[in-house]
Amino acid sequence: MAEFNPRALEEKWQSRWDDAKSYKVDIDHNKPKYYVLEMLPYPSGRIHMGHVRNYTLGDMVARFKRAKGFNVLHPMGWDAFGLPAENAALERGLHPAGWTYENIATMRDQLKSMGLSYDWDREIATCDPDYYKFEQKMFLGFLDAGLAYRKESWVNWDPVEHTVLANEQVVDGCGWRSGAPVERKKLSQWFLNITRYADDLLNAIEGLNRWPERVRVMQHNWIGKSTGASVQFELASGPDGFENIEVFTTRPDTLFGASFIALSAHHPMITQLAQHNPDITAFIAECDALGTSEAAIETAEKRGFDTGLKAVHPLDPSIELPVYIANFVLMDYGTGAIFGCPAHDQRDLDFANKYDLSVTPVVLPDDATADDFAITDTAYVGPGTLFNSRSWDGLDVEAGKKAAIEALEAVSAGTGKTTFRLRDWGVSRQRYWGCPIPIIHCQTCGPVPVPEADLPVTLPEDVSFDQPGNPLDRHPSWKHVDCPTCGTAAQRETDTFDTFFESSWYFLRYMDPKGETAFSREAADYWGPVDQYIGGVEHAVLHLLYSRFFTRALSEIGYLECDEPFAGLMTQGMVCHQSFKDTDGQWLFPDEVEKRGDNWVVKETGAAATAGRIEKMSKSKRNVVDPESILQTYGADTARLFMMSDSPPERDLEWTESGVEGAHRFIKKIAGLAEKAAHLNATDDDIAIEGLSAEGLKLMKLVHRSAHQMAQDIERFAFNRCVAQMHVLANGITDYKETGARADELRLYAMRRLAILLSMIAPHISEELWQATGGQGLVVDAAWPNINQALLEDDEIEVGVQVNGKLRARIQLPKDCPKDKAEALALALPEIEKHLAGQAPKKVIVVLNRIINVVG
Ligand code: ANZ
Ligand code: ZN
Repeated sequence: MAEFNPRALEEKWQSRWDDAKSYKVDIDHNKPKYYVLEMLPYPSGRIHMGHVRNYTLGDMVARFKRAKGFNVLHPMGWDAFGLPAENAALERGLHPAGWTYENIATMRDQLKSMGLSYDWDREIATCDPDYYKFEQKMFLGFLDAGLAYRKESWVNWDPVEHTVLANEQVVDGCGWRSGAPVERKKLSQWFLNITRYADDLLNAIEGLNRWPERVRVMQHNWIGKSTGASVQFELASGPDGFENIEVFTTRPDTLFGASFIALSAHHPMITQLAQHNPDITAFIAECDALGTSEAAIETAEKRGFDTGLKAVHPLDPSIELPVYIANFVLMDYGTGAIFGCPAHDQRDLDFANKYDLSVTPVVLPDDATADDFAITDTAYVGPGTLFNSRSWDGLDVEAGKKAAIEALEAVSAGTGKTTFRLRDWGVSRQRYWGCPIPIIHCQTCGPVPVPEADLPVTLPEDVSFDQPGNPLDRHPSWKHVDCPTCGTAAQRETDTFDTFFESSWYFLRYMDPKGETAFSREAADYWGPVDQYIGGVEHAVLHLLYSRFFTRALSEIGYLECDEPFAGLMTQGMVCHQSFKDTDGQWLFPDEVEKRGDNWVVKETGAAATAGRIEKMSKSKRNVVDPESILQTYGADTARLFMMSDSPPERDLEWTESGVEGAHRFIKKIAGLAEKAAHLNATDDDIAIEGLSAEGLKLMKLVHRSAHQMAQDIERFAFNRCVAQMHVLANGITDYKETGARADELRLYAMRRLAILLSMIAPHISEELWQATGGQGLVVDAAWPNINQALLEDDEIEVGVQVNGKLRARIQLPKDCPKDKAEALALALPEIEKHLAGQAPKKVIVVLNRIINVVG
């Protein structure tokens, strides 16, 4: 066999596909459409194994749907705005644009070398003004429709970097880069009104039946609908303007168990009290040090400050409750105030125990009695019967909630209420490398939208990163403009959009990437929604929710008519690898070590190395394998085949050298088949079943069954089973030993079909096989093989044989085998004879084609 050079072969086919524009696609109303999309990558520098897996998965779906006759849209582009580009500017003096576009060029070449079936004519980069100009216009449309607004809100402020930090960028109360303690600051920011659709976004989850259940649950929880009541507590003596406090509760049934009121440190009443009370000011500062992250607040020690004020119970004026400020009460949830019921809420109990407040249980578990039920360290949050609650005693929790709301309504002290955890989306970022927000601030007119004729507002190129903060803000001229309304000197908004803005609608731009509008209505109607979306589960909440919001908001302002952007979603697992350390505890790259005997050693020095856990590939642990080196050494087909072979796509996959080598051996085996085929007389004929030998018929059946099986497996993402089936089919072909012209025809026919099936996974070597066996045109254009149903019927069936209800053996029987014959064959099995121990069976029950039960 000639030396197998996958790189040369793959480049050859890639340029053929390019020349033939094999993956170019346009609207075609005569064909059903299918839109396959993988989450667009951030151009960080080079592709990693997660990309390889994600895009191979998508490619397999795209190729399959194309073969099945769909008009397939399968695009690729770049999520190109974001912080890493600014960091590169900061650390290496590169311009964010230069750095980004260079990375795009590198990664595009890498993706092209994988032989993915993208229509590259539709490529987009979100940092391109030709892309982001459309979102500036969308934003103005949102403003008109009241879907965007400006509001003061609390942010995490890094006092050293002069920037707002996302919650994830606050680590232990400090800025992730500066290490400086984070401050809370109030800033005017732009918001998108996602909460307008809270109910719809929640209810529509039900219809997303091709989404993974866990993502649906995460979306559900994120939206977080809570039903309960708002309750007014009158203050015995409050500061001016605060006669009462409104709380939100999901448990109005526990009202008679209330022992305190707690307010957020940012409750307006506390702000007022703080003006004359330095202790309160100090406590507020302590709360602020926690940052704005809910997770941090949740895990922090519960702390409170007694204001000395008393609140009156709405249903019994003789009960007075102390009013605290508490660090766990969030200002932007409910009303920023709660009543605490320690017996039935763990947080409240911890708080009550710490500050020595009363604990009165009001819900009795079904298995307890009022006399012996006590709460000490663990709150009871389960169901039960109300007690210690006057006229509500004896009601269950649900009935108690209803009774409480009625009682509150009767005295005008409360009412039923629903709240959502979902917040409006703050989109302002004090960053350079993002889409400028098209607003001009005028002293007289306030914030004025940039007139449409002046769009796009593009980023200035001459910026410097030598000082902290936002370079747009310090730029000498960029922000100075005249007010579009009154003409006086005004200033541009120097904030840019959150980069989730770009990824919330990119799938729409792909539909019509060169158009003069964001996308044409025709394109959106034809291509939408995305039929199959594939990406990492880390985007289960924000990106997917924002995109679901965008399709609704854009529909509302007339861009399209579609609620749900992604009809089907698949979230792939991670690519993992074993990690290694040297004797000094330093991480080692996998290619720095090898196994000698039972031990791992450092290749170069022979020093001992220790193998650690198999975990997600990450640069910090060095347990990464660079796709580039795999592509160079083994070729794309091997990498792709391995990616699909081991685990179902939604599970994690362990990258192993031996696995890659196994995949490579298979690719070489196909190359061998192609070489053999080249010596045969290739034809492109179908094969008649009539007159085939038993051997021939067996191969023929295998071919048909493989195509049938694989189609089913692709539809349900069992890609690993597809790979297994390819092995079975290839073995079937090499095991077929008949000779002669007709046998060769059958052999070629089987190989051509193998080529079509395998081209879903390993298109390059399949193209080679296809050409060698006389396939017409390119295999990547070939239709999915037609399947002869008659050939799918099994003529042998495996049947279990039980003795007294226990499975003891399996037997191959001809299909519909007569009962007496089946019985005789079963009783003759050695295992069955053994279990009967010479006794004649009392009875034998034969269930046709299913099971044989011997009663002894
Ligand atoms: C009294 C009560 C008694 C509560 C009880 C719970 C159990 P979800 O389900 O997440 O909506 N809460 C309300 N607003 C809050 C805020 N701004 N910050 C922190 N906690 C707040 O939770 C609703 C419950 O969380 C509410 O019901 C309230 O405590 C608290 F046995 O009211 B509950
Ligand atoms: Zn003005």
